[in-house]
Amino acid sequence: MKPFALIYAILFIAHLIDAFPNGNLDFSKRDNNTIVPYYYNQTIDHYDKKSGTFKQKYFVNSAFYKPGGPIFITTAGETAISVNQVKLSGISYMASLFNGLVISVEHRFYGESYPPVPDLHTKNLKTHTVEQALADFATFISNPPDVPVKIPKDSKWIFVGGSYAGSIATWMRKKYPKLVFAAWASSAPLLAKLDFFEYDLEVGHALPCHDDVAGAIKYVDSILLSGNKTAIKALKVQYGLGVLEQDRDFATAISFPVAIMVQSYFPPLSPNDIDTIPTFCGAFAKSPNKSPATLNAIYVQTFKFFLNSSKLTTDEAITRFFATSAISLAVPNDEVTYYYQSCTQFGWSTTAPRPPHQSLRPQIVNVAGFQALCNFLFPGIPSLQVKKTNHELGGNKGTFSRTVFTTGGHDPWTPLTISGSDKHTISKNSVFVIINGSHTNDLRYPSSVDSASLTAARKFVKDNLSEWLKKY
Ligand SMILES: *[C@@H]1O[C@H](CO)[C@@H](O)[C@H](O)[C@H]1NC(C)=O
Ligand SMILES: *[C@@H]1O[C@H](CO)[C@@H](O)[C@H](O)[C@H]1NC(C)=O
Ligand SMILES: *[C@@H]1O[C@H](CO)[C@@H](O)[C@H](O)[C@H]1NC(C)=O
Ligand SMILES: *[C@@H]1O[C@H](CO)[C@@H](O)[C@H](O)[C@H]1NC(C)=O
Ligand SMILES: *[C@@H]1O[C@H](CO)[C@@H](O)[C@H](O)[C@H]1NC(C)=O
Ligand SMILES: CC(=O)N[C@H]1CO[C@H](CO)[C@@H](O)[C@@H]1O
Repeated sequence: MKPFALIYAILFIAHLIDAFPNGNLDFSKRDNNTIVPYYYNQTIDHYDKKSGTFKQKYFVNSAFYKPGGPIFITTAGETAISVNQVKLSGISYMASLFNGLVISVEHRFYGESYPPVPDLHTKNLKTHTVEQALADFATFISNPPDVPVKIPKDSKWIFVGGSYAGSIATWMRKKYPKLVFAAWASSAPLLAKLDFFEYDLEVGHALPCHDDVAGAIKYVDSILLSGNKTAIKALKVQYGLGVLEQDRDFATAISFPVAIMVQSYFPPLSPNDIDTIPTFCGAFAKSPNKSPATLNAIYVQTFKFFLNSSKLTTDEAITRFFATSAISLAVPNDEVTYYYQSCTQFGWSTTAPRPPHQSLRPQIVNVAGFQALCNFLFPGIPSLQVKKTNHELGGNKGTFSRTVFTTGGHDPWTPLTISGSDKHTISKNSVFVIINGSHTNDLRYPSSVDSASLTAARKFVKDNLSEWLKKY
């Protein structure tokens, strides 16, 4: 997890998609085929065709496919692709309504799809750029593999993705409109931004007990900023994190569970599941004493519950999960390669908002910490180029065509995607819908606890894709 917790939250979401609910639709009756991985010979450097190839992993689900149907292509973005993306996700559900083929192609430098590099030192990461990744997908679409299915030349490709993969979907349609017929981008952060403090503000908006958490964090700040080493050490021990030497690692660690809880909130799927946000806030509501020390003590209890339920119960596990100094540059390491993209092209550093804003994370979770981490991991790294990224990819304004944007009303990433108020700036053929929910909810397989707004959003996506497929 390291200085910006949210990386983990994104990864966590990918896992959530894996942990799809069975819901009330019995998919097994329709789809018993086994999905096996395939590997595509991908160009290492699209600006140097003699650079050789690497193996890019992909999964295909042809259970719903009928010749003439569209090809739904997706990726997991900053993590490994999974069978459930093509089999039991909101994407495969959508494909089943269109006789579509579902393909998930791994993003370069994640999962098993690393170009051949000895380690992740800066000099070996030159081809780890979003432009190269987009070119990979474009190459895949223009030269599709013929296993396990032969894809007709005139097929319509719909690029789908959630979170960073949703940004990829948007950019694929924008950059390669001849190859990509339409895009469906869920919770896509389209704007590169170094100091993404708005994330924390959104977490506060979605959390009924934000005042109590902010109070606890104020208490933490009073100690972390005091410079009193004895008191700081005692505070870390109180949180069960005495092993963490760096104050920043500690501060990031204690900011993590609340953010991930809000970002990944979904109503409980069974009576055995905890309804996380109300349960968490309930712990504060029970206490009439709102002194900083008391709020901190309650926060400590919930944090320890998180540590225990995540099996982070030994110093070794805690170090591996939270200590910057423990990050390894050995291949593969998706955490490091995501940092590289953040450090060079996107930023997306989820910092503490400064006063007078309320903050749910300690003040030392800041841009200086992010930059220190970038320099620590990647000495000599080229500086972050958010202006260039936004200029090249278009940011979250401008015109988009044949793109369905979805986002969550309680999704902390929403400030970086396009918004309803920007509707006039998106072209006639693009549509936008806000779901009463959190991050990438529409990419989950439908379930019995889906809100009316989520169900309506799925229909919205389906109807608009269907209209475009008929019309163009
Ligand atoms: C798929 O497998 C399930 C149990 O594993 C079985 O009940 C179902 O009939 C199978 N469906 C098909 C179409 O073979
Ligand atoms: C991919 O490259 C390998 C050699 O690395 C070769 O054996 C294989 O035939 C190639 N596959 C395709 C589909 O071109
Ligand atoms: C530092 O904190 C410790 C433990 O809370 C306390 O006993 C001590 O008085 C503090 N030192 C100073 C200089 O404030
Ligand atoms: C820690 O988690 C285990 C299950 O992983 C549970 O049995 C145990 O009661 C938990 N301990 C505390 C103190 O919550
Ligand atoms: C949004 O969903 C929550 C349940 O997750 C519900 O309590 C709330 O009333 C809904 N809000 C709207 C505006 O529908
Ligand atoms: C056919 C269809 O359902 N179209 C929908 C696409 O999205 C717009 C919003 O921009 C809806 O109003 C349409 O109903």
